[in-house]
Amino acid sequence: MALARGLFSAIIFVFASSRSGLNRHPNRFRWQAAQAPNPPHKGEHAGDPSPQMLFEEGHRSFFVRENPKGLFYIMDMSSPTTPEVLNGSDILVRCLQAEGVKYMWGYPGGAVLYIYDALYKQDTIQHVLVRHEQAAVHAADGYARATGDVGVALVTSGPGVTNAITGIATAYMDSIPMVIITGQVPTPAIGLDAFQECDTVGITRPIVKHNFLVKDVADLAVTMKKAFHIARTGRPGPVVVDVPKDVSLNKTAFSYPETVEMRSYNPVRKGHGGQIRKAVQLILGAKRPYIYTGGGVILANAANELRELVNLLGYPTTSTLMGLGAIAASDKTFLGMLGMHGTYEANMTMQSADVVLAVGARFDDRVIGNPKHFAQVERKIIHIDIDPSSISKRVKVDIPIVGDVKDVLIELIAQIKESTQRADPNALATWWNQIGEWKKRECLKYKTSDEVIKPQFVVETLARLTRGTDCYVTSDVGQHQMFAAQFYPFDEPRRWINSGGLGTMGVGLPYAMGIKLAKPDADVFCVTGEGSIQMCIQELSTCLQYQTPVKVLSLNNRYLGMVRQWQQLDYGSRYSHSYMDALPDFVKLAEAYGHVGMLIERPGDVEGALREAIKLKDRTVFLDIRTDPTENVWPMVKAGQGISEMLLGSEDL
Ligand SMILES: Cc1cc2nc3c(=O)[nH]c(=O)nc-3n(C[C@H](O)[C@H](O)[C@H](O)COP(=O)(O)OP(=O)(O)OC[C@H]3O[C@@H](n4cnc5c(N)ncnc54)[C@H](O)[C@@H]3O)c2cc1C
Ligand SMILES: Cc1ncc(C[n+]2csc(CCOP(=O)(O)OP(=O)(O)O)c2C)c(N)n1
Ligand SMILES: [Mg+2]
Repeated sequence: MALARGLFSAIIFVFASSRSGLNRHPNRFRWQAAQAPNPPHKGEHAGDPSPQMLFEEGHRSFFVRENPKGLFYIMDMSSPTTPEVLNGSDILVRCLQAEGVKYMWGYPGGAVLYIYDALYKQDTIQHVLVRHEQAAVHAADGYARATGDVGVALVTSGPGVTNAITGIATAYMDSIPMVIITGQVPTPAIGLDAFQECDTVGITRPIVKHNFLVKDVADLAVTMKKAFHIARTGRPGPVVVDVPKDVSLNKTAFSYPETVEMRSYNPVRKGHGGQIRKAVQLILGAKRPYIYTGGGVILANAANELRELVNLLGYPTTSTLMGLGAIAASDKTFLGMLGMHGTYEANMTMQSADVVLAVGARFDDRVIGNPKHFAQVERKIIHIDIDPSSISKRVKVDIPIVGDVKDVLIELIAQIKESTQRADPNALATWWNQIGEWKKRECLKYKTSDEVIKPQFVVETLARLTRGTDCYVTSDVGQHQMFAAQFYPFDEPRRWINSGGLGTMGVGLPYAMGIKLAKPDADVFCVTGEGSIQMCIQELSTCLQYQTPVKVLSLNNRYLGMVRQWQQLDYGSRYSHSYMDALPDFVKLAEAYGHVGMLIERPGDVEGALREAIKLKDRTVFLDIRTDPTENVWPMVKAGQGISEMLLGSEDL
């Protein structure tokens, strides 16, 4: 007791000097370094399981804790608003509430039971119990892609984490803001091969923007603040917060910081004025300009700024798979998606342009094809990207502009408006004429049929029936994904939700389910294949429990179609293990899960079935659509080829 009082006097001394400042500070309840003459005993409050003590004197109370280096910290908890003493799980929930989290997806287990207990006691955050942790992360990721908010998932230690890995890597590759809370074995058990222990921080390190292992409950709130800040700022990405079970139980005074500062993390938003000036000169001096846009425009919520720039310049535009919708597909400047399955005109324009303005697009290998072929043409490249590591990674960039797309475009537009320089109208007219010639190839034309359902026809019909409505389209990975990207004209950002970077089969249904929760009035369609859908089909159960009715359009070609296409083109038509035999009866399966199943085998039935499915607003409908098993995705740039070396159809084989 005497020791404790001695410590208290020391604390008061340190504290008194900063007290008035603290009182005015919005983050009044903060840990302050303090000096203690003697290590304290556990005081009167030794019942508290955390290595911290609460000292009270009169109306004043202080929390004291010691870090492993023997340094002491104090927190004043005195009136007027004494912070609550909460356990780690309640703190976690408070942090999520403070971040405005409305939904989270997860799956319980021993290491997170205190957290689940805390969730039970509140009703502002809706937790969705998925059927597999991979789907929890995908659903939260889909939610993030559609809303722009941070997606949140919660999984237990060990197998919970390893099941979540595919979801985390998927989000990482497409720069999606997420916070994934993972349970961990109690801190004393870490490293002892404890039950359901895995090195979460080690396993996830290469697939996260950042990760944390919280060893002390006193660090939990600030860690959560950092996690959300890191996930949503700069180049967004998933952040893992690993919470050992004892940390979720231990108590501390809760205060959520309003701001957070990290010396080593300060993403640049504003582009360099001088670089933007140089870019303006190049853009306005171009004879064959091209605006190449990507996922960064969507992530930056900069579609309006991009559209303003395009209106101002009237230059041809294209988009990557990840940027579709930022420029309206119906915009007259839009040449379609570019890349491996891009349009003829989009790729030819890329290869022939003299100035390329890359906006939030990272020159992926699926976009530029063989880099040597790409480099054969002299062109100047301006690249706007928030992540300096994206710049000159695959192609040499002439004018890098590091910054947020929105901020940079605002400045770029302003400088273009101020400039006395004008684009050369004659050169532009010649350029548009050339592009018009390329368009005449009508590269997306396909052979229609009255006998067999063409996958392109299904997507076109969906597009026709949903034109102008509030709807979202997710996809899985394969031919159906490319057909959806090519044949569904996305006119708005965040309406096309798919996995581009990792190309993860199985995302489509959880994505749809995540979006439907956030957008209950919208229609959500999942365009999938019979291979992909089986990778997360168990989520049909989640859709029923949480009443998130989605429409699954399974383009069932009985093949792992994209694999079959490559085997046809590059492996002498040896279809090694790409044929799907013994498929389930998807109609019965859908019904078994409590949904509506439809089998569609003839082209004439496609529209009627889709109309009926859309009418069943409150039901999940699974449409098993038997499509042409031999159909291929054209155009195609084969691996190792240049982007202008496209195959436009089977006649080119
Ligand atoms: C089967 C299959 C086929 C595919 N075929 C094609 C194809 O034909 N064509 C195609 O385009 N893709 C295709 N892809 C997708 C491809 O793999 C890549 O995912 C995609 O090309 C990358 O798109 P992106 O360049 O827009 O980059 P993203 O992955 O969307 O990256 C965004 C970029 O913007 C930056 N950024 C993020 N936020 C901001 C901000 N606020 N301000 C500034 N910059 C920001 C990031 O740093 C990053 O460099 C295919 C995928 C699959 C699975
Ligand atoms: C998890 C995962 N495993 C393997 C692959 C490789 N892969 C890409 S497309 C594809 C076939 C997809 O088949 P299906 O879902 O039926 O779509 P289809 O191509 O027939 O339209 C495969 C196996 C992948 N992208 N993801
Ligand atoms: Mg298939």
